[in-house]
Amino acid sequence: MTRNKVALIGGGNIGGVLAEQIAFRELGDVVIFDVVDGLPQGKALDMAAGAPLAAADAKISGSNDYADIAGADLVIITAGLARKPGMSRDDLLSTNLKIMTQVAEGVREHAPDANVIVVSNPLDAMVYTFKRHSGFPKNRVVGMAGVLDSARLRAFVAWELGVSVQDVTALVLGGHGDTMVPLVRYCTVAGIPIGQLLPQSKIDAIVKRTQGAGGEVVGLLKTGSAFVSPAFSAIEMAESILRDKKRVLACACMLEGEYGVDGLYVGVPCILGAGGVEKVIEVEMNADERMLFDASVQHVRTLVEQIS
Ligand code: TXD
Repeated sequence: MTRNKVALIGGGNIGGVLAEQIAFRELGDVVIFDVVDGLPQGKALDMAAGAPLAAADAKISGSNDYADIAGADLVIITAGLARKPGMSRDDLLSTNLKIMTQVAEGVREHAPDANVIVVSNPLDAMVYTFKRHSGFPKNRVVGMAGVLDSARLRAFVAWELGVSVQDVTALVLGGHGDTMVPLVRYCTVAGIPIGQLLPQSKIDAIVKRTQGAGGEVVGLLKTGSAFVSPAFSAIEMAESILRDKKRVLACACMLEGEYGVDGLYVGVPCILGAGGVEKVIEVEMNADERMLFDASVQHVRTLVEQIS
């Protein structure tokens, strides 16, 4: 049985954690691609030399040549600039748009049959850009955002209640920005709705912290943005695709009529398997939730209109 081949486009902070986790969990052989000479090769050599300590036999290599991603089963894209303090994700748009267009051409040429997870920000515009320039079918192009935002909500709820993070489930939908929609009614601790466990004031504070969690890390780090939790979020999606696990995860999916949205990538629950986005799940929303969701969709639409 041959191992999957995973190509990482972008070998920076997130790309480095992705390479390590994918290789050391033996999810696949890893090729790190980056435009900086020596960066992917150096990171790959460091991790490969450490593999005996992780008892992992996956191959890890680095390259500045797209030809080396040939035949990848899965491509994870983190290429692009990260935020600095005071920057919004949308501020990255023009620079990362050019990068994502280049990346789409390279992936289309060398890994035309791959499933693709886009991570780069502004996420909703970047995954849309990759889809448009690659021409890949919508099921094979998905954006990572909701898994991260949901993980943050889960962590904040667990800390407040003093319970295991394992028992908290959450769904954060919509765009990956300040307008994201944590669906509190669907957040539970072992199936118990958090509305039965926390006062509304606490829930409101947790929702607000979730929406600002990315910026909170940027403000503390000052030189970049969160990278471990985003990497682990992409790994959750990658594993479901590579092992055909049919996980139900909040991901940026191309909507064509679902949720009343047509032609945009928006964070919604979906089933992720070997076929990529195998099904978009439409959850019931009340009037308030629907209003927030529609506002978030409008923000995504405005962003995408800027690039169209
Ligand atoms: O939830 C989410 N989706 C977000 C995504 C969570 C956190 C970070 N988010 C975004 O991911 C962030 O705003 C950035 O747009 C990407 C990557 O973040 P990372 O922290 O990994 O940024 P780095 O460390 O700067 O790495 C980016 C790498 C760097 O090594 C560059 O040399 C490389 O991208 N790069 C390129 N690679 C390939 N091709 C091109 N053209 C290119 N340009 C830069």
